Amino acid sequence: MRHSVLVARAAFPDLVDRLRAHFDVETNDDDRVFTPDELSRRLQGKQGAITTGSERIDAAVLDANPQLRAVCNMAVGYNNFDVAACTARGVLCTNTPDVLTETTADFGFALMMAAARRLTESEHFLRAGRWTKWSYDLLAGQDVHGSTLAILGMGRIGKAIARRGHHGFGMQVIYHNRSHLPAEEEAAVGARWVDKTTLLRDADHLVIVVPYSAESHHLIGAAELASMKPTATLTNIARGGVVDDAALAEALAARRIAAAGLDVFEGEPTVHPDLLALDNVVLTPHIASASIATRRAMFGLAVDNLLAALGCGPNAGRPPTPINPEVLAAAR
Ligand code: 8YV
Repeated sequence: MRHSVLVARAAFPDLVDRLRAHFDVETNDDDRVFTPDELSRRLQGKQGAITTGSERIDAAVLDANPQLRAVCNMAVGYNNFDVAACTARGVLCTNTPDVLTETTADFGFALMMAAARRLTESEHFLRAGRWTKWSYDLLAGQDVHGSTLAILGMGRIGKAIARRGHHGFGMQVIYHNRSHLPAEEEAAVGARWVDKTTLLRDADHLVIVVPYSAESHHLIGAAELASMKPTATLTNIARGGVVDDAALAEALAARRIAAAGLDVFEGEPTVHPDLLALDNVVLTPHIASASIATRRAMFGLAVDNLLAALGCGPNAGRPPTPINPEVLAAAR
């Protein structure tokens, strides 16, 4: 039987054609973000889907679509999936790790540097015609080289950021994570595990890369921000909700920390209005993985996963990056 699949958001047409060779494919060329009801309707009769972080796959969607076999996220994060609900119904979930690690780490580093060195604030100042003379402290910020890089979460992207800081910028790297890295991995990126209190206290530049979950909700709030140095910066490339954005806006306004760089927001694409009003925060629209090559690699991996999950292509039955592989084992 020829399967039907949904590509929930607009994507690279030549890579979508790889799906068309095997499946009936419904696309969303207008690139609208579906409401949950519309997503459920679009999934009717589909065995598989490629989703992004904007499409929530939960029990309601699954129960309305008992024919669904696989949901393949074009993202490494998968907090838009209720994985337990999928597993209970035998629906395979996949994500796109590895292919975006270096690109995302590049961007995290850029955002940290932009916040520390007041990059966007400086550009706004210049464009507004306010640059009339040199001054000794004109837009002076915080140094990055030689400072303490504090990483919250130490997965693939955390390690790639640590490597940049240690080898490229001579930074002392400390990290906090549920698990410790093996000693040789710590040595390779010059990183030392510390508890969360020490991490916040000693950070010159805090970079947040923990996945979002109920446990990581508001991991950084008013109390945590108050424990940081007034010269510190905070960069969030993980997920909105890990940081309490209202508390962060307050801390930035009161200069309890020096600056922040944010690529992700609570309730995005809406951004907390208090953040929008501040000079000392660099704001970007969730683009840390957005190089053309990496976005192609992410979509290509999602395609590989979907083909394999539905029994097609060279990896038939063996999707490269499953989140709940127990579904595959149970199907064998
Ligand atoms: C995605 C991301 O672009 O991979 C992730 O987890 O946050 C981004 O790279 C975004 O989630 C859209 O799927």
